[in-house]
Order: sequence, then C-alpha cells, then structure tokens
Amino acid sequence: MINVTIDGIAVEVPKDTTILEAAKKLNINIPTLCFMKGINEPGSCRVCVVEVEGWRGLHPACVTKVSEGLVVKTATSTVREARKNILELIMSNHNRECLSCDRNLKCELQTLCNENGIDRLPYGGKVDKGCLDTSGPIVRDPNKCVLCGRCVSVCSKMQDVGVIDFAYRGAHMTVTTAYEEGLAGQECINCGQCIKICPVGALSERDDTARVWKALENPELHVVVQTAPAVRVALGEEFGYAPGTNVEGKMVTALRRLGFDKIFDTNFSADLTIIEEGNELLNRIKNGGKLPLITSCSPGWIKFCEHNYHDFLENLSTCKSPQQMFGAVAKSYYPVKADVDPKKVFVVSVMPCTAKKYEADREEMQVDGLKDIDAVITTRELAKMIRQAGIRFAELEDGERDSILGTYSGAGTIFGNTGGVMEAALRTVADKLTGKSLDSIEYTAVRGLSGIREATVNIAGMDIKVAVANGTGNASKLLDKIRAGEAGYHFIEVMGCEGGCINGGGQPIIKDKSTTEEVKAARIKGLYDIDKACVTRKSHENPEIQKLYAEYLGEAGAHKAHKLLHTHYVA
Ligand code: HC0
Ligand code: SF4
Repeated sequence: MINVTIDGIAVEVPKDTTILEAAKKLNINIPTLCFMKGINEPGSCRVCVVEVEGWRGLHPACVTKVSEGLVVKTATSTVREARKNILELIMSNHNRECLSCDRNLKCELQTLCNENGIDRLPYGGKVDKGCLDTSGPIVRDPNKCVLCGRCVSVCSKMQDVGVIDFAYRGAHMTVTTAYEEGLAGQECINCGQCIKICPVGALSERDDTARVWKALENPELHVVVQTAPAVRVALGEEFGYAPGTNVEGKMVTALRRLGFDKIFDTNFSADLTIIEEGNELLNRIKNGGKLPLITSCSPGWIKFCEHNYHDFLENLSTCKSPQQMFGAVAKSYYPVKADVDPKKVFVVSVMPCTAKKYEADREEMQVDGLKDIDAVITTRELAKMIRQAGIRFAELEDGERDSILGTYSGAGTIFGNTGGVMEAALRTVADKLTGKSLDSIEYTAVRGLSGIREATVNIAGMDIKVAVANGTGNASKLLDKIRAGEAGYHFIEVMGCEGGCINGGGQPIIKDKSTTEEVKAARIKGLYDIDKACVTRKSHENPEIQKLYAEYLGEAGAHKAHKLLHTHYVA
C-alpha cells in the first residue's frame, strides 16, 4: 500500500492508484472532462490538474499515479486559475447556445463552468468546426464538440466500429467521419453509445417528437403506442426517481393524457418473438439447420453483423425484432379485432434505443405496403413530450395497459437486459422439450453484466450450449472465437449495447458517469423485480399470445406468421 496526503488528509491506497482515484476515496471531487475510466484515459483536457509538492508545474490527476509520501493539493489558487483558464479556452471554441441545447442542465461543461467560477467568457465566440450532420438517427454538431475523444474511444474500443475519429491539427482539430460524410452513409450502427458518453450536446438523436405530435392531432388517425421493456425502469430518472424504479403505471397514464388511442406494450411482442424464435431453434436443432442460432432483435447488432460478419448472416434468426413484430400485428390482427382501417393505424414506438429509428425505416420492414412502425421516439424524447404537455409526472395515478396487445409475461419483460432474451427462450424451449410446465425457470448462469457469458443447460437430457454477448465489441470477440473453431454453441444472444437495452443510446443521460455501472445494475434489478411479480413468467403462457395464434396466426412459423413476423438480411 502507498501513503499519500491530499489536501492535508492522509490516505492509504494500493499501488497504481491514480491521484484522481485516491482523492475520490477522501470524497474530494477533482473535476474531469475527457476522462472515462477504462474507456478514455488520454489526460488531454487538463481540467483535472493538481499541484504536487516538490514537482514542477501542474499534473493531470486522472493519469498520474501515486507514489510513497506524495503530497497533493487539488484546489490552490494556481490550480483554480489554471482550471478556469482551460474552461475559458474550451468555451472560446464552443457553440454557446445553451438555452436551446438538448443537453441544457445535463451538460458536464455547463456544470464545470458553474462550479469553477466562470462568470464571463473573455475569448472567442465564433465557431466553425464543420456542418451539422442530420443524415441519420444520430445527429452530430461539431460546433459543440469539446474534443474530449470519449465518443471516438467508445465507438472504436467498446463497439469495435470506429467510424469517427480526430482530424486536422491545432485550432482546426475536429472529430469527424471518413471524408466528412454523414454518419448515415458510414458503417455507423446507430447504437447511440456516443450520445450517452458525450459530456455536451455535440451528439444527440434525431428528434421525432414533432411527427408524433402531428399524428396525435390528426383526427383521421388511430394512434397506438408500444413501450419497450427497458423504458419503464429508466423513464423515472427524467422526473427525479431513482434508477430502476418501475414507473410503468404513471407512464401509461401520461401516454393516455398525451392522446394515444391505445397504450400497448413491446413486452407483449417480446413474448411473440419467443414463440417464433423458440420454434426456429427447436427446428434447427431437430432438423440439422444452421447453428448456432443468433438472436436478431437488436438492430445495432444486426447492422454490425451485416457489415462485418457476413458469414454469420444465415445464423441470424429470421425473426423480426419485437418492435417490428408489434407493428406488423398492430396493422393486421388488431384492426380486424378493433374494426379500424389498417391504413389509419399509426404506430409509435417508445424505445431505449436510437438504432430502432433506423430499424423502423428499413425497406423490408413492411407488409403489403404498410410500414410496420410509423415513428420511433426514445425514452428521453417521451420525457420531453410529457414535460411539453405540462404533465406533472410524479402526481399521476397508475394506469392500465390496453388489451389486445398489452398483456405480457415476466419473460417478455427481461428482454430489456443482457441475457434476458436467452432466459426467456430457455423458459419456453424447456417446457416444449419436456412437455411439462417446469417450475424451475430462473437461468441465473446467463445473468450478469460481464461482456460474454457461456453456459451449458441440460434440458430433457439434451445439453444446450448457449452464450450471451453484450456490446458489439464483445460480439466480435465471441464470433472471432467461433470463426477460429475455438468455440461452438446452439444458441447465442447478442445485444448491441453493454448491459442490453437498459443501457441503450436513447435512455436518460447518466450525468455522473462514474455511477454508470450502478445505474445499469439498478435498471436490471427493476426488470427482474417486475418478472418476479408477473402472473405468468413464460411467453407461451401469455393468454393474449395464445389468443393471437388461436384466432389469427395459426401455428408458429406457419405461412401467416412467416409473412408478418420474419425478415431477411442484407450482405
Ligand atoms: Fe429492447 Fe427489444 S429488448 S431490443 O433492448 O428483443 O430497444 O427494451 O424493445 O424490439 O422487446 C430496445 C428494450 C426492445 C425489441 C424487445 C428485443
Ligand atoms: Fe459509433 Fe455507435 Fe456513435 Fe455510430 S452511434 S458513431 S457506431 S458509437
């Protein structure tokens, strides 16, 4: 252990601890901007500089390791003046339209300026670092970029995509794409992880709320909404609730107040996906089909696979994602039952995911000329609409979802976290293979937050080898092992974002990034708590799903189900 003194307080820390970490142990907050533990540690922004007794100059706390007897001062007048200067310089090259910025009040730079005595902006004001990129669901504003490099690191190191990087030098330095083209023309998978990690408003999602407002105000349209599994355990954060709090009841009431005709649930169509995908898995195992079967519900992952792992396209399940399956039945089965014109049904999705905006616009995501999904908004955009409508969220009574696309099982709920689709599928596959309704349904081996998890599950005497990967960087590692012949599985779940949809690119921004792991864990716990409280915890026992097959679809994988619920991929 190493003994150091920070701001006059002695502390003992392990070797290789940074000054930043040692200070944290003493509850001393050294401000940072570029630093992101394990992801981006360049020590370049210099906001975290400190003085060290006996050393010349100032030193970045995020990358400077402690040594025996070190005496550190984190808030001397020299340090405070330097920090202020650094922030003034960053602001001199930053678009200052804070009031109209998506990140207003959630901006790390704004907080830093506020906490470090920036009371005037002495330099600059005119910024010209490139054009606004509105080519796709991910919007980039280079004039708000502070060159921290977090997005560059997340995109390349965590997601293994690498479509954005630094370009040019000195005052002209910017973060951009190859040939400075729009992200939509690149191999960007629209995961939105860069948005979540951006400290300012340089990255955001395309705002689709105006289209939803317009539809809600059109008396000709019958506007229905589905909410993804992970939205209900995160939306509350926008209104002051702790991460993981289940606000489904209030969310339903808020959606009704906003004017939606029916409030349905993606958990319902997650159950539907399990019926189709479980059937596909059993068919492939029994009939010598292509294995491993790989899940297809995460659109960021699908685009990643299409760009980088063509040789695995036949392994992908042909099932559409729950979002798209929902749209397909909302414009076929539902209109028949509710006696409405399918052409007048306008389907809105509320998703924790920015890639869902891209998925909804894929050419193949339509049936008989009707697009499955008409508009996708993120959890953040829904919160924005609720605020715009003047709804006091915390005061709302709990509401109930509508029938016939609103009932769900615990299995459909846990889709929202990594390992959940796998566990949901195993619950159904086990019952099908044994011909019994099994009581033991908690497949804890596939739970957790590690990037890749593997397990062998014995069902009815058959060893089923499964793996779960979350984050496309981890998916790469897993698929490379399979390509090299070093691993073999029957079934693999891949989710494009680390932690699964609970950590999707459209979820509420976690302002204190050092709490990210705790927030993810709390949102996951929220979903498993809902699962435990569900009347039915298996997809095939969902009564509305049973009715859908009995009255409309017929058998899983049969003609009608195939036409509505399955898709193909593009090499
Ligand atoms: Fe997900 Fe989904 S679980 S991708 O994360 O499968 O976005 O929450 O809606 O479609 O159900 C997102 C979340 C969904 C879909 C479901 C799947
Ligand atoms: Fe990279 Fe994902 Fe951002 Fe696209 S959305 S630039 S893939 S991090």
